[in-house]
Amino acid sequence: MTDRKDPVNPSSKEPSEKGAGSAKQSMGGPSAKPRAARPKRSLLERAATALGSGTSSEDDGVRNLAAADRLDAKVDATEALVAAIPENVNKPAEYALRGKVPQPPQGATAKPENLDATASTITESNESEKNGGKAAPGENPNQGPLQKHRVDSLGRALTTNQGVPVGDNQNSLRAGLRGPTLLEDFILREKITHFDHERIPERVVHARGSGAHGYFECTEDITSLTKAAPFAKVGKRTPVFVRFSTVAGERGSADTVRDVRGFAVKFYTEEGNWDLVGNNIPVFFIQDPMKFPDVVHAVKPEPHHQMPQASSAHDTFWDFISLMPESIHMVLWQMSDRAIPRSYRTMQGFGVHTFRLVNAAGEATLVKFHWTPVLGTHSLDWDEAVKISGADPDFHRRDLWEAIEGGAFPEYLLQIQTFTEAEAERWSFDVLDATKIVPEELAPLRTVGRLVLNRNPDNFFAETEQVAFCTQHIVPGIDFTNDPLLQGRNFSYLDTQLTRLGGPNFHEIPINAPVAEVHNNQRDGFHRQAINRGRVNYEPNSLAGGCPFQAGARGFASVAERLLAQQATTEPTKLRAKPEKFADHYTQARLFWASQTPIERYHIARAFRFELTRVQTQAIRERMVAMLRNVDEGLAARVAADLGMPLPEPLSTVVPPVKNPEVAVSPALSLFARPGDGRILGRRVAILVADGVSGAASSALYDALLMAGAVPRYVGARLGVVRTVEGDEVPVEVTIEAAPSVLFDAAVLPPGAGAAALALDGLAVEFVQLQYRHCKPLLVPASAASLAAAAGVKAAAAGADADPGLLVLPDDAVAQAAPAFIKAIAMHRAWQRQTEPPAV
Ligand code: HDE
Repeated sequence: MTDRKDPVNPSSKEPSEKGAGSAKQSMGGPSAKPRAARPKRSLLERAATALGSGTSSEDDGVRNLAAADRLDAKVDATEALVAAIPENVNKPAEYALRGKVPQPPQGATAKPENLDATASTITESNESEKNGGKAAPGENPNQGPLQKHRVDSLGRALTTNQGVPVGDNQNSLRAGLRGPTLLEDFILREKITHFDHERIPERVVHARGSGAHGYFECTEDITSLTKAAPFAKVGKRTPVFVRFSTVAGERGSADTVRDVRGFAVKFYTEEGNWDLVGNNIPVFFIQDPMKFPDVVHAVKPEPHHQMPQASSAHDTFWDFISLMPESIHMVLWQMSDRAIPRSYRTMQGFGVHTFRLVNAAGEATLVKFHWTPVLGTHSLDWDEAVKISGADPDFHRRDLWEAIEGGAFPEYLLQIQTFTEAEAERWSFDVLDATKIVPEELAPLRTVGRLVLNRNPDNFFAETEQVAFCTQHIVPGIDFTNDPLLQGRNFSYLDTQLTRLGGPNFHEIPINAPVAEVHNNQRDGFHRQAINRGRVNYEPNSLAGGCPFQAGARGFASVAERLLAQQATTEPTKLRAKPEKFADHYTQARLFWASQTPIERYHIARAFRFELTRVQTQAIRERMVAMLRNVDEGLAARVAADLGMPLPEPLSTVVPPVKNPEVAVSPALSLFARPGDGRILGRRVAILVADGVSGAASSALYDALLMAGAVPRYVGARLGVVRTVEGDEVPVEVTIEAAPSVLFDAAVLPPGAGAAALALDGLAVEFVQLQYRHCKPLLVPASAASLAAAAGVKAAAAGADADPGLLVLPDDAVAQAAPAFIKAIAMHRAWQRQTEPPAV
C-alpha cells in the first residue's frame, strides 16, 4: 500500500491510461479480466444523445468527439473503471478474525480513463454564466472563504430574489388608485412572505449570544500528545469563529444577568471542523444528560406566567437545585462573580469535560481545556450588573464589538491540563464527572496556544445566529471520554441544529462550512447547496472509481478502549447507575469556598441572599440552607441570618466527605488569581466636564488614556460644548443621562471650577456616588471636593487603610496623574472600599 498514488490527485505521476490497472495492482487485487466487447448502440440512442449533447470547443481529445462517439467512449471508460475494482478487497478488514482487531485500510479506488466516465452528463462542458465551467475532478469548490457569500449592494438597483429589477418599491399593485390590491403583485407577495419567515427558532439554551472571527495560533509543540491539525506546528494559525452567550435568557434578554456564559469555539482546520463548546465555569449542574431538560426547565421562566426572564432567582430553579446536591459545586460558582463578568474579554473558558488528545502513534492522554484571558478575569458588582441591564442591555455585545472595531483584539491563552488514566484513577473524584474539576495542584496548566478575535461578523444572523456548534465535531487527534454528559451532548447538538436551521444541510451554510473539502454520499434534504457530479452516491462503488473512498489510517479513528477491564466482574454491562465517586457532592464545593478571598465570599453569600429572597416558598429556602451547611457552616449561618430564619438540619449525604482530599485550598480558583497583564484595553473612563473645567488637565488625561487603549469620554450634563478655564471649548461626547455611571469603569471629576455646578446636579452626584459604591477608580482633583463630598466619597485614609482606587490630587498634579490612574484602572476595582450595607 505504501507505493500507491492518489488516483484523483492531478499531481499523480501515473499516466492516466495506466490508472485502472495500476490502481488495482497496487491494491493487491487480482489482474483485470479482458474487457467485454461493447454492445452496439442503436442509431436512435446515438442520435438522441447527440442532439442533447453538442460538442465542446475545447481540444482535450475525448471531449472533442462527436456526441455519439463520446457516449461510446464514456461507456468504454465506465466499463474499464468498474473492471479495475473486480472485488471488494477490503471486506476482510471489517472483521476481528482470530481475535485480531483489524485496522481500517484505505478504500479501494481506481482512476477513470477519461473523465466522462464519472460525469453526470456529457453536456457538462457546455458552460454558461449560471453553470460556470465544468467540474474540476476530485475538487469541492464549496469550501472557499466567506468572501464569495458576501453581498454589497453599493451602486446596484433593487431586485427581487429572482434578480428581477424592482421598478417601484413604494406602492403595491392596485386596481385603480383607490382599488383593492392585486394578488398578481408577485413583488409584494415575495417581499412580505420573506419577511413573515425571517425568524428561526432561537436556541433552547444559549439563545442570547455574540460572535467574532479570529485565529488560533499554536505556541508550543505538543505533537507528542496530539496530531490534531491546529497543533501541527508552532506558529501555525487556524481560523476560528467564537460565540459567547448567556444560557437562560431569550434572544433579546440583557447581557449582564447572573448566569453561566457560553464560550464556544469553532476551529476551521484542514482536517475538518473542531468545535470546543465550553462555558466560563469549569463544572456543570448535572452528571447525567437525563437531567438536562429538567435543569433547563427549572431555570427558564416559570411555565404558568413566563417569569422571570433570564434569571435563576425564582422558586422552580431553587426547588430543583435544593433537591440535586450534585449541583451545589456549580451553584457556588454561579453565585460567585464569575456569573457577572465585566466583559467577554475578561472571563475564562473551559471545555468542562475531560477529553482525550491522541498522537500520531494512536496514544491517548486525558486533557482538560482552559481559555485564559490575557487581560485578566474581572467581574461586575451585582448592583452594577442590575443597573447595566437597564442602562445598556447590550453591554457585553457592545464591549466585544467595540473592542474589535477599535483594534483592542480580545486574546486568550489556550491552556491544557493533561493526566493519565492511572493518575485519574488514584484521585478521590472521577474525571468523567462534569461536576468536578481537576485542581491545578494535581495537573498544572500548560499554555499551548493563543486565541485572538480580530474581526467582527458582517451580518449577525448569517454568522452569529446561524453558526451551529456541535460537541461531536472533533478532528483526528482529539477524542471523547465516557463522561456521560458529554456522550449525551454528542447526540443533542446535531439534533437541535436540525430543527433550528431547518434540516440536515446546515453544514453548508457558509459560516458552518469547513475549510476542509467535504466529499461523501450524503444527499438531498432541505436547502441542499452542493451539486454532486456523477451518478454514484454510495460506497463501495466502482462506477466512480471507488471515490470518495474510505480514508483508512489517515481518517478519524476512535481511541480503542477496553471498557470491561475497568469494571468489577459482578457489574452488569448494561445498567442505569453512576459510579460511586460521583456520589460525593460536597468535597469540591468546599474546595471552591475555601479558595475564595473574603470579598468573593461576601459576594457569594449576598448572591444566595438575593436569589433565595426572591424564592417565595419557605421550604425551598430551608432546603437550600440545609444544603449549604454541608459546604460551610459560616456560609449557611450567614445566609440563614440574612433570610431571617433559623438554621435547619444539614441535608443528608450519600457518602461521607472525602477524608483527606488531595487539595484543600486552590488559590487559582479565586477570580483575583488572574489580574491580567496590566493593560486597560477597552476600559471606559468618564471625564466629567462642566463650564470652568481645566481643559489642559482634562485633555492631557484624555490623550494618555486613549494612548493606553482605553475609551475616554467627555461626559457632561448636556450635549454641545463646555467652556474651559483657559477660554477654549471641550466637546461633550455623551450625557450623564444617556451614559450613566454603570457604563464606565472609572471616572475623573472635573479639575477647575466646573465641579461646583455638578455638585448641584442630582444626576451628576448620583454618577459619582455609584462610581464610588461600585469601587471604581476615581480621580478627584482638590477643586472637585464639593462634588465628591455631595456624593459621599470618603476622604482618602493613609497607610494600610488607604483606598488604592481613590486618587485625591492637587489640581496642578492632575495633568501628570495618568500613569497612577491607569495603574488603578488596571486593578479593575478597589474592592476594599466595599461595605455592607453600602456606605453611600
Ligand atoms: Fe449545551 N446545548 N448542553 N452545554 N451548550 C446547546 O445547542 C446540551 C452543556 C453550551 O453558541 C444547545 O446549538 C445538553 C455543557 C454552549 O451556539 C443544545 C447538555 C456545556 C452552547 C444543548 C448540555 C454546554 C450550548 C442549544 C447536557 C459547557 C451554545 C442550541 C447533556 C461545557 C453554543 C444549540 C452556541 C448549546 C444541549 C450541557 C455549553 C440544546 C443536552 C456541560 C456554549 O443542543
